Amino acid sequence: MRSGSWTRIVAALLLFTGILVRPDGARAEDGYELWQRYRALPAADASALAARAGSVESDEASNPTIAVAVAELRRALPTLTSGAATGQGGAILIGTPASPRIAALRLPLSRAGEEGFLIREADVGGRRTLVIAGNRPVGALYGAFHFLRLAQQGPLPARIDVAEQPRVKLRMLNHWDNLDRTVERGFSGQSIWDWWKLPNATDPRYIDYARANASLGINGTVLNNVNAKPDMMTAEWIAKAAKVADVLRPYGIKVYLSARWSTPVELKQTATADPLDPAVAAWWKAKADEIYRVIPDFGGFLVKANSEGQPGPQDYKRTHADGANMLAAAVKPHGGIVMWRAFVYSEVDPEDRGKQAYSEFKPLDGKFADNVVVQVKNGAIDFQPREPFHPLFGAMPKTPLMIEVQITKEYLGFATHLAYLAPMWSEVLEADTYAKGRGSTVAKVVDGSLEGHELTGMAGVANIGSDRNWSGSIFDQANWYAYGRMAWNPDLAPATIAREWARQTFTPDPAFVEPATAMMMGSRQAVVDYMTPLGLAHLMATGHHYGPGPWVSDLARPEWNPTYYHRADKNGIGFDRTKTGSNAVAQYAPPVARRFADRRTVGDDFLLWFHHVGWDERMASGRTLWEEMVARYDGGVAAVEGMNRQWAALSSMIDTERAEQIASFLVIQKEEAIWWRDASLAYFGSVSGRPLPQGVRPPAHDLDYYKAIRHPYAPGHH
Ligand code: GCW
Repeated sequence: MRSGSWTRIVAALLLFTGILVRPDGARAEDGYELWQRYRALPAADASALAARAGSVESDEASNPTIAVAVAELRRALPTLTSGAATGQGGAILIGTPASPRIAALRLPLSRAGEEGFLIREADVGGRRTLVIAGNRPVGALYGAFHFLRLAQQGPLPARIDVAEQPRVKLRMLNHWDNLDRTVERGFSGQSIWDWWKLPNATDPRYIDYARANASLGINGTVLNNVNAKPDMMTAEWIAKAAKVADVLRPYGIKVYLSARWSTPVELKQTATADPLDPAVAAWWKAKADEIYRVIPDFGGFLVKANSEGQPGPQDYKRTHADGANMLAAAVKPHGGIVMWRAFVYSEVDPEDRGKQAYSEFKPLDGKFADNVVVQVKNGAIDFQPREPFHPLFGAMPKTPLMIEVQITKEYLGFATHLAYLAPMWSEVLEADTYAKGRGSTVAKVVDGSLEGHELTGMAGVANIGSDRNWSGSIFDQANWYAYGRMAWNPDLAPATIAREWARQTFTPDPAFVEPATAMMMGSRQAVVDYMTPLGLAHLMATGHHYGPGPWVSDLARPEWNPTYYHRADKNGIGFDRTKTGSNAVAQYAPPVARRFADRRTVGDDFLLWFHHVGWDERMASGRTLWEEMVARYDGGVAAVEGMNRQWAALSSMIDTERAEQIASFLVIQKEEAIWWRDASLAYFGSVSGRPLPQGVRPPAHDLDYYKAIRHPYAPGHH
């Protein structure tokens, strides 16, 4: 047994017998409270907070959004300040200019915009008061959560003067939740939407879901899977969605629905789903009217069309724009929008899958209605551990593009692998498209500033489920958190977000927070190295995407096979996307295309994404490609071993319950990292014919052993 386990067992015994009081007050924790634990602050911080924010006042408590903001502050402050030595001195005043006391302050609320807030201290009726104000109630709510974020992290700054507003308008979660409560690519239990009991019964969890999301500024949620069922559009199911919308409304969260293109035909109410057929347009218009009657602030539709077998306008020889615009017209009178996904690749098109979305969508630039936003995945293939930014970013200047990222880790080890995703998202957001010269980052496309678009958005495929800890693991909560924070401000640094999450989720103690942050920051690169190093992609096993399957080559469609992506043979490996290959590089602006096309400038991270490279060619490190690949796989495993050691050293600083779960998941991750490394090296070694370098540990088993592994019951697969 490792010494870390002994330490924890001894600590648990001491805790049980009351000998040791943990810093958190010895309360067992199961992760349900997420980053909203509101535990007692150290006495000095508690006293200081109580002196400035001991009580909460508002002149607008009849407003439901202000009411939940007040309730949240009143829930948090007493426990945060429970260890305070001094009395409850100062007051918080929260609200909007509708409050006479706030209006009288003449705050510079233009800095808060439509959804933002100001937090500052002011003299209210002769009393020093901490004012949290927004132009609208939702801004005040976000201000309350921001204040609690600060208060939970340690001593408040001596002077508080904060003004923030979101950079992105639609800050969305996409649930891939099915009506039978299974979740596509969900690794944290069932759907949190208990459809069967709705609309008559709701679950208190919906409120906690809303609190957690509102604390990040998330303002929209698509309740059902993009692989949608027609039933969602029936009165019975709309009533269920309406009930969820009622619960989420005070928290500033709008409900949206995924629409299946062929719904009216499948419900036998139209003869066709041709978007240019007036009967089809009339059906959707009536359907939108029906939805808005029960969900007056309904957000609109999300559509996956003509992709992976889903129906769409192309079935009628119409374009994506024809389809999107027809639906957009239906919701337009109500202020709704359509999010039309660009994740398309055809079942018959032999073109490089990585090129197809651009080929289909780029010619449609300027053809979409003004309440349509095209939703583009971060990369051109599919949520791989690392992909270059999608070439559509910067290529459709006349069309608002929102970015879609995947919070649930379909391709990064499900819920058990620790992989903090903010560095991956920020790598893409910071990437320069050169669409309008240097500095045309993806973030500027997404926040609309590059082309002056008003309709802007980010979508995150949720990792939320019915598990007590919501996300399947404690560290996966950080991905939900980071997504929300980055949707509010795409420029926030991943390490900053990791620190603030760790302080609230565990403890503000820097002795814990700093090493935990370092561990998180390195974790995604570890996954890249033990799964798909050097720009490789899509090497996962078939269907469920759990574990390695780089040898798979017998699936019906070429682009379903890992061999399609790595193209390894005895001479080399990698997908040539330069002029001599698929020329996907040409979809990028010339400076980017040149950098990716040149072996000397592409860099190791995307080398095999864009180039087919000989096994014996020299890398920047001086190693041959084969040696480098071996070193990367070994490095990935070593990094996970390092995380296990690091966690053993840190875990005694937090509660046993969460510490134990994290430790056990890290053991799973280590075993699976070794599995990935061994299986991949066994396979690529057999293809390349190259021996392992001296001193390198051979795979534990032969290739046939790894090929024979089956996992028919892996979660999240449909
Ligand atoms: O990542 C892939 C998944 C599918 C998913 C699809 C999509 C919802 O394997 O499960 O379907 O992408 O994004 O539409």
